[in-house]
Amino acid sequence: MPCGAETDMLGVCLKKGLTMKQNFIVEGMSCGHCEKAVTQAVLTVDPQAQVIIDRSQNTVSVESDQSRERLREAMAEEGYRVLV
Ligand SMILES: [Cu+2]
Repeated sequence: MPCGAETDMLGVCLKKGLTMKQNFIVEGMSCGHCEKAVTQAVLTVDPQAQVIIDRSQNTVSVESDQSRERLREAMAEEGYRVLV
């Protein structure tokens, strides 16, 4: 965990919420602008989030302490179909 704070025995960050890697399948990302829009949507919910998008696979990987539901809603609000 690159949080710079103390971690517990399992290496989990003890600073604020638990940061987890969450993977989503998002349909409708057809160009670089779409990737940017999805990334921005996630950053609006969590400015600290790390977002990795593979458009050819429709995958969005988000490292965030926000709930899965909250992240999913943010991306869906941009007009993309979040399958999982
Ligand atoms: Cu686009």
